[in-house]
This record gives sequence, C-alpha cells and structure tokens, in this order.
Amino acid sequence: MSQAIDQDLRIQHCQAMLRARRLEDRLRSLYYRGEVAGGVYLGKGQEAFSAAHGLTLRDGDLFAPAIRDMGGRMARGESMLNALRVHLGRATGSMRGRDGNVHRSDFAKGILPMISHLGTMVATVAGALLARRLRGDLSGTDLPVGLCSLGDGAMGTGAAHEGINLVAVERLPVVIMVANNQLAYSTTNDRSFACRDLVDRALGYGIAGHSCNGEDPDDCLATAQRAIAAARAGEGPQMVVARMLRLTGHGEHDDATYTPPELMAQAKDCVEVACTRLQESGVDIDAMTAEIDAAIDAAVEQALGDPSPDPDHEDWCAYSERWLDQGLRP
Ligand SMILES: Cc1ncc(C[n+]2csc(CCOP(=O)(O)OP(=O)(O)O)c2C)c(N)n1
Repeated sequence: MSQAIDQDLRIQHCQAMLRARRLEDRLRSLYYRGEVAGGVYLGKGQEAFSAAHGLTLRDGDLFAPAIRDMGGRMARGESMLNALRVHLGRATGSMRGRDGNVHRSDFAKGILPMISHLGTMVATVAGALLARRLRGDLSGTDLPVGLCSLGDGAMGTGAAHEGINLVAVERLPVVIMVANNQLAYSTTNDRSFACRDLVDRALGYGIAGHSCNGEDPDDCLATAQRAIAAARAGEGPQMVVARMLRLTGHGEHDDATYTPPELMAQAKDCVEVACTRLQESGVDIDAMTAEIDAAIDAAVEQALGDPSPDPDHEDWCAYSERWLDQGLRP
C-alpha cells in the first residue's frame, strides 16, 4: 500500500534509481564490447527497493549490499567513476584491478565489501555492530543501523540463518532487506522455499517483519523508512521482504530464457513506474536522464583512459592495510 511521500524524496529516489539503471546499461554494453573481464550482474527491476533503503540510511550506518544493489549504492553516493574503474579492472579503482565487480566497498560511506552474495554478510554486519557495542557506541534510541541485503536464494543458506538468529538474539539494530526477485539463478520460488511468504520467517526468528511491493517506489520508501526508524529506535532487528522480478539474467552471460513467461507478463519495471509518476507531476525526466548520461559519458571516458595494474610496480599491500593507513574504519 502506498502512502504519501514527500515530493523531494521521490525525486531523490528516482535520481538514484535512474543513475543505477543508466550506469548498469552502460556496464552491460561495455561487457558486450569485451571491455569487462569477468561477469556483470545487474539489479534491473530492483532499483526502487534497494535505493529506498540506501536513501533512508545516514552517515555512520553500515550497508552490506549484495550484487543487485546498484540502486542502494547510488543512493548512498557511491562514485560512478569508481564503479566503472572496478568493472574495467583499472589500477585507479578501489580494488586496484584485482577484482572486477561486486566486492567493491566504500568504508567512508559505510559500504562494506561483499564476501558472498549468499548470506555471509549478516554475520559480518552483526560483528561490526557488536564491536561498536563493546566500544560503548551502541546505546540509546538513536542507534546506527546495519542494513544487510539478501535474495530469496540466500534466505535458504545456513549462513543467512545463523546470521539472522545472531542479530535476533543480540537484538542488534539490523535491517535484513530481502529482495524476493522470484529467481535464484533459474530456481523459482516454489523450489526455493515452502512457506507462504519469506516474511513469515521473521516471526520464527523473533524479529519484526514488513512486506513491501518492490515494484511500487512509494511503498518501498515508506517501508524502508518504517523499518530503519524502528531499528534505529532500539526496537531490534527488522526484516523487510519485497517482491519484484529480476528483469535480466543472473549475469549478463545469461539470457534468462528460463524465466516463466507468466511472471514476465505480470512484472512491472519500478524505474518506469517512478519516472511516469514524476513526469505526471511535472518533473522533467528527460532532463534528469540527460544529466545522468552526461556524467556517465565523462566517467566512462576517464575510466577507459586509466591504466591497468602493473605487476612489476605493485606494492601488494592488502586493501585493509591501505584503508587503516587512511584512518578509515568500518
Ligand atoms: C555459498 C554459495 N553457494 C552458491 C553460490 C552461487 N550463487 C551465486 S548467486 C546464487 C543465487 C542467488 O540467488 P538469490 O539469493 O535469490 O539472489 P539473486 O541472484 O536473485 O539476486 C548462487 C546459487 C555462491 N556464490 N555461494
């Protein structure tokens, strides 16, 4: 159910979604041009849900994105140039050309490097928040929040279960954001879980559960605001489950022809929904898109001109040592 959302927030939300969509469209073409080593994994269809949560976080919070969270990353202000440099394997990117896509982080913005897409980040977020509790930084009713992104497939892993149970027992200010995009690789929901809805699991863990329509941008914003506010206020972990369809393959090497046609026929594209709504209220979406595309053009040109890593002149220091040297901490 949609509820009234402030127009400025809707615009910011749509901007983050469009940045994600247009940047990922470009990554896709770079992949097909042979410029990207390794895979390209896109969040097409999930931008509204991801960006709503990213937008609702604030400085000092932690965000553990999964592979389809370009929306949330853009909403947190991740640099498009860095995302391109990492995908293109450039020495100037934050992974220094050692990893080609989804493991990039930005500690200054509280974005953690993904270990795996399959549930491991729940315990990582829990550990980071427990460390803050030990330091005395986790009391009161205005808590830093840890946001952890999972898919419907990830919800079937032992790592996710152990992590969610841990955050529940410790009553940590964690929001488990579950994007049920109805496919895990090619596995449909009926082969992934037997409960009515993944949100029903919240009850079993002893945490609050929220359902959300992932195709409705306003509903995504309203639900993210409710869940993150509750975690911040000390009400314990929250689980938000949204339904949408993955509108592309698992990765761009996969044409998704296995997607059941009846799911495809019912699916709505959240970016189109957001743009149409704003256009109807007088916002110039073409101008917004043109501005984003110009920024992407400039970033692509710069990243393509950047050097690849040179093994003869590598200092081989670990990424963690580098960010500790810079005084950054998760
Ligand atoms: C422990 C582990 N098992 C399997 C994989 C391979 N794998 C990567 S993504 C994925 C499917 C994930 O599905 P879901 O959680 O629904 O997320 P989605 O890809 O739909 O966003 C699998 C099986 C893996 N990376 N790690």
